[in-house]
Amino acid sequence: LRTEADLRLATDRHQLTLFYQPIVRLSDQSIAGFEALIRWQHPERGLISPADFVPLAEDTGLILQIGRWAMQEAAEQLAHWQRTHDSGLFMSVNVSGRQMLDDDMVECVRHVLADTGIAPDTLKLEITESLLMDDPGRAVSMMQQIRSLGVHLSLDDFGTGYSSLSYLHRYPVNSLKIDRAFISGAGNGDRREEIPRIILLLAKSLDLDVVAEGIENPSEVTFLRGLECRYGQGYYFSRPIPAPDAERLLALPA
Ligand code: G
Ligand code: G
Ligand code: MN
Ligand code: NA
Repeated sequence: LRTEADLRLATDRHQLTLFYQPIVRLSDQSIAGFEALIRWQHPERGLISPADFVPLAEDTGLILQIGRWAMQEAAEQLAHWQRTHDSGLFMSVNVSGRQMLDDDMVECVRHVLADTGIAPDTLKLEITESLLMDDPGRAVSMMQQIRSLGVHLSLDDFGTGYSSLSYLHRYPVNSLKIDRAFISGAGNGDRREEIPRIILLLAKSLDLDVVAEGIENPSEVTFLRGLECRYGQGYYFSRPIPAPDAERLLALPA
């Protein structure tokens, strides 16, 4: 199982699905948007995590087809929730390096925007620092083309990649997601808190928005609010959940 043929069948048989994890405003814990996270709903094996098939999808090139589907599906869902719940809601979609550097990427984003009618700045593409390593020139060019459509770019897992902080000002990104490794345990008063503190200072001086990932307890929330971190995401607020469950969260009174 989990060969290229399996994955092809999975896409043909519509076994791939998106879960949604809320991204909240830390000021009042209201839902500002969602991150779409792909899952393989296997008929016998149940839910398969992207960690177990995205690498294969990348190696085989199937990620291009899967990634296009995920972006379209997430944008359609967003358009629906903007109409029914909150017109300012945003959607973050993970984009792999291979997909970001593909010739058809910009056209694909343009098509998704035209097809769904969502405001471009309510779509955020999450990219990782490793993408920027392979072919930095092309990566920056692709990022600029996507930004020129009005779509936002977010640097995922920030702080864990190889790219040095000194290059950050050259990347046309709108926001940073602080990796959960730096959030875990923050608020206990030990030295590791200095990392999110410095990332938030840096983001402020570069005028970038920040999402803290992997928030699991209230002391992390208090700590991050104290640093004026705008957004948070993590099991403390909600796990990634199927669309109907996300819709129930959206319908709860503020
Ligand atoms: O949801 P989970 O934490 O198991 O996700 C594991 C990894 O899979 C994360 O690194 C996430 O960025 C990645 N991932 C989730 N959905 C997608 C997707 O649609 N496309 C790509 N390229 N990666 C995804
Ligand atoms: O690489 P990326 O940041 O896109 O991966 C997101 C992954 O983190 C998803 O697989 C998601 O399930 C997971 N995740 C989200 N919130 C938490 C959390 O609070 N704790 C932990 N351990 N994982 C989380
Ligand atoms: Mn992500
Ligand atoms: Na992330």
